Amino acid sequence: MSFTLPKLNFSYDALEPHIDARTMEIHHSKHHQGYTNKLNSALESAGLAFDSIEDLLAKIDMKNMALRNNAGGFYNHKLFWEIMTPSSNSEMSPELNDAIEKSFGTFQEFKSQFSSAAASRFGSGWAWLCVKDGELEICSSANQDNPLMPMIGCGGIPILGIDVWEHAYYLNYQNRRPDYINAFFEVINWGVVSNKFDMAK
Ligand code: MN3
Repeated sequence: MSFTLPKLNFSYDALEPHIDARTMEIHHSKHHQGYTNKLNSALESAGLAFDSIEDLLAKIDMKNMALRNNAGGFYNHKLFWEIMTPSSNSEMSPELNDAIEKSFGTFQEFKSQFSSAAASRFGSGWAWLCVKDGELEICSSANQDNPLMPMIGCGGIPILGIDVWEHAYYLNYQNRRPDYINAFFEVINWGVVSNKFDMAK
């Protein structure tokens, strides 16, 4: 099977003023579409087929850079669109709230550690909140790598991720990555993150 670009659950301008419409449109219709197309080409070149992107990532040959970059790009952006929402009444489940307090003490401390992982990732990459052996863990990865890939030093099942490639924020925030990270916290879909936590723990 080949992979197709996932649709957004909201319009390109729905996350304004936190994430601007132009950035969303280019990010989804150009960047994510590009990763999707190149993922399908890389699979075809390698003579490979998978039932799901998760299965592909678990079995990926990390030396196949075309596959690694584009399978990562496909999965990472798919998750990214799912965990954002324009709705201000997205609520975290009591279970996820408890797990965050157990692992980090307070929500503010979690936010601080997650933001720091996102801000300090040098160059392009992602920061993640993962479930590993039932526990929450924050980590970051370079380029389009992600925690489902083997041996990247950042493991577990991702339930929240932030794209810190410049294409994710430069039009609106230029070099102010910390401002973009703060804005991202205004559009997190905690209901979806809570469901992902439920399934992963
Ligand atoms: Mn991106």
